[in-house]
Amino acid sequence: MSIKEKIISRLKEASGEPISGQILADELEISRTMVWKYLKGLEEEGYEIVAIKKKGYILNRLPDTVAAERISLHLQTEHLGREIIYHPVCESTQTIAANKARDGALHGTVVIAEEQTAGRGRMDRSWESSSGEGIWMSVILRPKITPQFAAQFTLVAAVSIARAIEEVTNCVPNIKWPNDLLINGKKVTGILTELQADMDRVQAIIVGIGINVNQTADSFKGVLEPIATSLKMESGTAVDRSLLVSKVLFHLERYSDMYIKLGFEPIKLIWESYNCTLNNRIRATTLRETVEGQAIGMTNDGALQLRLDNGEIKNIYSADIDLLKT
Ligand code: BTX
Repeated sequence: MSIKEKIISRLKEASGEPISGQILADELEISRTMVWKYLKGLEEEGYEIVAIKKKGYILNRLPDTVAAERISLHLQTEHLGREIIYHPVCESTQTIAANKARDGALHGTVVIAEEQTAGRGRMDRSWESSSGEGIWMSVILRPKITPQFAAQFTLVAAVSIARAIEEVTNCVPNIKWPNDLLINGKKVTGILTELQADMDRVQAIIVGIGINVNQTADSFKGVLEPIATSLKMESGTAVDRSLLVSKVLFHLERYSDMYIKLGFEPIKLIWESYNCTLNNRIRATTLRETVEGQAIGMTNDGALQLRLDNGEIKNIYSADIDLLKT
């Protein structure tokens, strides 16, 4: 923990009881002038700190950011998020994370931004990432697996995010295979999983996560209006983004470990409990073709099983899915 993180954590733990500058200075082994400088810095970042005469300092309000020190306050992981690279604005956390991974960034490194100016989805589609309203982050994972086991990480991430959202809000999202989380039929989360690998070994999996958190309907004017929603719009309450980030990382660590140790079976069971794809008629658009049929199951390697109208069973490994009304 940095000195800044320690000061925030100490003031937060005091739950409204004033802590004197001298106590902070003694505990952190720095001068009182340094304590004062840190407190001024925190105020400039949006922390509301009140000085009570002859008693000390109280932390009144935390700023609404996803800066490293805010996430660390809640973090319960061993590896994920122990290294956080924070940008107030960047083009795409995914691109930064991919470069960091190539440069040797550690397993669990997180790149996160308040705003992305060129957020991207699959196949170079764009991802709307407005400032201070969502979670736009990329997590570098370095599992010891061969490349054929990497694609399932999209499903592992989907399950982890669904659990975290359920824990922090009163909403239960549905997972639309493979990479969308929906609430009331509208998209609240997108996942972009990218791979760096040799023929026989995964070097890194970059899990890009976009969650619409505190947007209002005004944020989704235009083409996104009929398809996108946010947690605040669905639950009626603003959500602490840093808390949600820490929960996502917690579950992502837990379910990734589970997948590596026990295989896909237990993840598949949890996935099925959130799914809104199976038992529906769907249209799947792959790179090569568009097919329609009934989604009847998921294979043990995460492929979607489709029964076509001629009775043929087809396994789909990657596609855009439209849920069709029957
Ligand atoms: P996708 O290709 O499945 O979805 C992209 C489509 O989703 C767009 O074409 C648009 O229709 C719709 N869309 C765009 N923005 C939003 C939004 N904010 N909410 C709901 N729908 C939207 C999904 O790809 C993967 C998205 C990953 C985003 C993360 S954010 C952190 C990381 N950095 C980065 O550049 N991408 C990832």
